Amino acid sequence: MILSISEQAVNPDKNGVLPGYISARSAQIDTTTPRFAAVVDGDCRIDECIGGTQDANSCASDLDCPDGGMCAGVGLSSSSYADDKDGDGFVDLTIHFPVQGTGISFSTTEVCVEGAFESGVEFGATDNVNVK
Ligand SMILES: [Ca+2]
Repeated sequence: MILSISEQAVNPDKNGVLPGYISARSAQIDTTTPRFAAVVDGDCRIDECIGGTQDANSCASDLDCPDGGMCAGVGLSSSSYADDKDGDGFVDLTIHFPVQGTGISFSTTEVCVEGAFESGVEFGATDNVNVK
């Protein structure tokens, strides 16, 4: 599983979409499943609160996060699409996902994805992100 995020600089204070791609060499990706979040202290923070007074609670929405925390984790934007970028017979995803909602901050250096293959087997991957 390869996650490759664009090296273009991203500003977490502005609405924006981060492009990249996901490639799998031995299984078809279930294209409805990938979700993205910031990596904080080495942990992929999908469905966890970031900021506020209590980091790392599990959450379903920002309302579950105390004192201004946010519930990190976003799905693909509708501009994402599946294709076999490397021609190996397995679907790759050209991805776009909204920066806001991931929990990316000016101290973030890494982003993670979690999702599943069509077999139901789950995958995860990380890549560096250029925050400025
Ligand atoms: Ca492929």
